[in-house]
Amino acid sequence: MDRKTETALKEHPCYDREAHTKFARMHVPVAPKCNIQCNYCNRKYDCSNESRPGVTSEILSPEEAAEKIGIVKEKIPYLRVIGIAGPGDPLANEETFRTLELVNERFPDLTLCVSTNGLALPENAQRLYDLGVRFLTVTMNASDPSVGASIYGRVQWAGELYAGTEGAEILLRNQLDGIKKCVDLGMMVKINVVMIPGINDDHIPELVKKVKALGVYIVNILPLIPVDGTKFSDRRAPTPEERKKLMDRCELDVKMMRHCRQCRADAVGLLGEDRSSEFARMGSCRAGCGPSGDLSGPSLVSVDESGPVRIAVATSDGKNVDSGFGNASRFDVYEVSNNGVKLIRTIATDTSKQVAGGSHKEHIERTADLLNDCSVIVVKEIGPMPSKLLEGRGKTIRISSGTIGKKTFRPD
Ligand code: CLF
Ligand code: SF4
Repeated sequence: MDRKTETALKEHPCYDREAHTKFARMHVPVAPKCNIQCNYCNRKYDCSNESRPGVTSEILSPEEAAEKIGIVKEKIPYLRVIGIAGPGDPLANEETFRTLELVNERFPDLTLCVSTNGLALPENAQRLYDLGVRFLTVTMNASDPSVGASIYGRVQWAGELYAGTEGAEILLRNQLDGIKKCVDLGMMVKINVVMIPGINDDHIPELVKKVKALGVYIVNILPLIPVDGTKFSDRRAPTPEERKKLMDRCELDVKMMRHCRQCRADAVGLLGEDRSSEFARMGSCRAGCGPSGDLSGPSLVSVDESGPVRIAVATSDGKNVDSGFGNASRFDVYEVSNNGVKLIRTIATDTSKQVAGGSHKEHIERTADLLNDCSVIVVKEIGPMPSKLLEGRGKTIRISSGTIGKKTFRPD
């Protein structure tokens, strides 16, 4: 590892746990297209490779991305890493390379980081290296094509579409080949694995051993977030205990990342402090998505001149208010304005710290940080400590349950 990469490693919030409270990363959403279909991904949402499935507020051109980096850098002097993580697959979009070129030219002091599904990695490894990329993530959910066949719907390779084991085989071959090339070039490679109970959970230790042998630096096991409109919408997420047990087991073989925030494709700031809305051109959400039920149309809440209201809803499935504040694995954030209700992002909480005592308080504080741009929090239940904390931050807490619909967003 050269001296520059060594310093960058110490200041990379995802690769170094200590760094994540001191240094910020910024994702530039320049890559909307994808070359595969994961069964947990809905195209209306960000790529789950590297970002939890919430919509990105905007797609930027490479020039716009460079301009935005300049603005963010002024305001966040502890910004160190520029990541390209979707909302599709970065290597399926030529804009990724142009963006890397521009960032390299204009901000040579910033570290470049790319996250990919790995399909197009073999032919792009050298190109990424030459453009200055030293940190690369590959999302790899299977090291056996028969497992991969249950996870990937289709793979688009060399102008053809492949499905089932055949598609999974091509993807796996390219992932392994690409990882090896990147490691040999001297890049710090991270593997993200989405843990899908009943599909790949038993298989993950074997996968970890395989990538360790290739020389990867760190592995990050993310929980599946079941998303509406996908093949896996009815599957369950792993429990925090199941995930912790798996991470403990895999840690015997390789360094584990345990502080991932499954951030969005346009995330900005420290990992625990998403400031994307501060820098987004709001109102250009391309997804136009929302929960089931009729939520479009005129005003559902009183919205004053200060503009739209953001409401966070504790939900495990995106359809019902069914979680307490402290144990929610997910919050859906809606923007409510006179034009209607729009789902703008989904936040996965770090449920690995939901235990009693100090860690629980820490978990509550971190969850509250994630919702800092929301003025109303809708939950099924909430304890006195989180209530006090949220009220102290000026939030309105609304207790509700059942289907997410008009009543969820109406003022009391
Ligand atoms: Fe972004 Fe990913 Fe680079 Fe980090 S995120 S491209 S390695 S700069 Fe980090 Fe976010 Fe987890 Fe990714 S917390 S989702 S691991
Ligand atoms: Fe979705 Fe990312 Fe998978 Fe592509 S690689 S299908 S964008 S999760």
